[in-house]
Amino acid sequence: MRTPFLLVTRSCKAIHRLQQSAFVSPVSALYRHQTISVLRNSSTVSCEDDRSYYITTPIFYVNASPHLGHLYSAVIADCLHRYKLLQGFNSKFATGTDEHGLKIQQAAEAAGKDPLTFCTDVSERFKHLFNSCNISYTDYIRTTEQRHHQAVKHFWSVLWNKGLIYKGSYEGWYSTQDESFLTALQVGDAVDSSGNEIKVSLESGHKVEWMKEENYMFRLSAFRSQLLDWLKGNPRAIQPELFYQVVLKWLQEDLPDLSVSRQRSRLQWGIPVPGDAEQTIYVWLDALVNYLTVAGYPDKHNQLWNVAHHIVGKDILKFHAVYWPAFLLGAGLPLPQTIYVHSHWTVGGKKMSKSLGNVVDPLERSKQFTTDGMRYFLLRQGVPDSDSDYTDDKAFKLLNAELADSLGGLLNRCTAPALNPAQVYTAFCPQSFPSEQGGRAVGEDYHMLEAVKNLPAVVEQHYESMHVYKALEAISACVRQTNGFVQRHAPWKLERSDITDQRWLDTIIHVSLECLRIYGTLLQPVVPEISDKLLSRLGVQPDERGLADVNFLPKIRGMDCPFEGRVLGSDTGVLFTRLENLDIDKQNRKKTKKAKK
Ligand code: ME8
Repeated sequence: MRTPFLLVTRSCKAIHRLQQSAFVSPVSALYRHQTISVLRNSSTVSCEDDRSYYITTPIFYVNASPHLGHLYSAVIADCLHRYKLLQGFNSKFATGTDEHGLKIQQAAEAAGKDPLTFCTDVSERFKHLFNSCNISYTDYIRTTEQRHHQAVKHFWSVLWNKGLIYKGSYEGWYSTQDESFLTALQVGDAVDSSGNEIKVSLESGHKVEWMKEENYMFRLSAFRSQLLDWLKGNPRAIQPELFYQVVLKWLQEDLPDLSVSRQRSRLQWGIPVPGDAEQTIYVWLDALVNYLTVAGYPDKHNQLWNVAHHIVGKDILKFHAVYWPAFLLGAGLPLPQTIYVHSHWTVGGKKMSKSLGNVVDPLERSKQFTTDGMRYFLLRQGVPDSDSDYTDDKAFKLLNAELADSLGGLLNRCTAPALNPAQVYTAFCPQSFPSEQGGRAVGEDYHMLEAVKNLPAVVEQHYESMHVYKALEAISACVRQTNGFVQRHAPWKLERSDITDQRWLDTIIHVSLECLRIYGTLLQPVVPEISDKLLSRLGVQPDERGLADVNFLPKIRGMDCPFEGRVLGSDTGVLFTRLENLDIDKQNRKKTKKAKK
């Protein structure tokens, strides 16, 4: 049942008032966020006039070139962004690079370059990868930009003025690789490659060092119960559920105050603390504010900031699900709507690392598999809840089976001049395929129609929850069913001189083209080039590709089909060229061996 319009309007106004209100303490910020959530939930989930959406990826460190995992986060975000656009949202999508901190300072030194030149070089490599892979970001943020410096300084001053930052000292473990402070319980013993005993982070395996420093502390401990309340009141705030539970568990443990600056003498490459040139702002506080910078903070930022959704890898969950919400509560800003967390890609069951020589270069692979092939593979095989292992062979087999043979084969059959000499969207004959059985269609055909009719809702539900692999699994199953339908009725065997056979043949093709139209429409967020090629071949115009336009097989319900009788679009070649078995894994292993020598 829909909520009456009046109630929706009132709730929207109330949300808007709350969103605009200035507030003074973390408690009132939390109250505001909870009230907004309650109002949102009571008003058909979102306001009917609120069609804005804002999605972000992590901003990536520029200490090394991009790898497969970075592209994966960007492809997920791009998919959600494109999906929201198809739904008619005004969606903004931000990605970019994280350029400050000790790790970058050291990497620039090692490369013998000044830090900004070094950052610009690597940032351009990320940008080039994303542009090559059709990542349709609307903003690319670099933390070395002036607009970001202003936002961070303002954010710091707000926390300072509220008494949430104080001068103290930190003594404990620090991992430069993770740019993270660790407690004794998070640290373990290990031996480095030269046989020296070292201390490492139990979570990341990266080396940690003891540090003792005067710096500024954030009153993180004051926010523990508010964070718990937020999560308990918003069980969908962190998805999938597995990671929500992880964060709840963290919040049940001790939550010490957080060091939010480093001594300038140690860290020069960063934003100075306002009013204290001897200290540099902690790189994670600096980096997290990027999401606000893009939204326009500290100026007009509400429109985007109220509808923010973050995509993050599981490695940076604590920063996004504990520190960031605490900072935001402190600054009196709304919390993100959703933090979507994904697991990692491994290679040969191991973490990708330079020293193991198993880093997968996404640019090289997208040349081998095509951009859409790479996107499809990552989203079809990547599972948010658990790690996925990468092999070239897996990609090769999956793409040939699902894109070349199954989807491409179906399009070929329906558009081949031998079966469709007039090159039109053929007519549907209700006597051959009545809405209830009795024509030439059989039970399995009706099951297929039912599955395709339900497909848009199934796919949308999986896109919404970032389970893109499930959406693709469902589409792929339907494509197989449609191929089965064509195979079952073997239209190439029909007698065309017989008018009833000809009508049945046209109907088989009409139904298959309708199925293809649904698949092409739903696949747009994942494989934009292939979908465009497919829909163009079917003669579906750009303004007929929205999710509201799907309306599958209206003829079976006695309604007009706007596509029936249209001339098909021109043939621009196969949808996805089968990949030759290049024995890619073997070749790449050889390359790695050579490189090592
Ligand atoms: O942490 N599999 O940057 P980062 C899947 N600058 N995704 C992976 C991955 C893998 N093997 N490896 C990395 C930082 N990622 C900070 C973020 S945000 C305010 C600051 C992806 O370059 C995943 O999204 O180390 C992970 O969270 C992110 O890259 C870490 O990138």
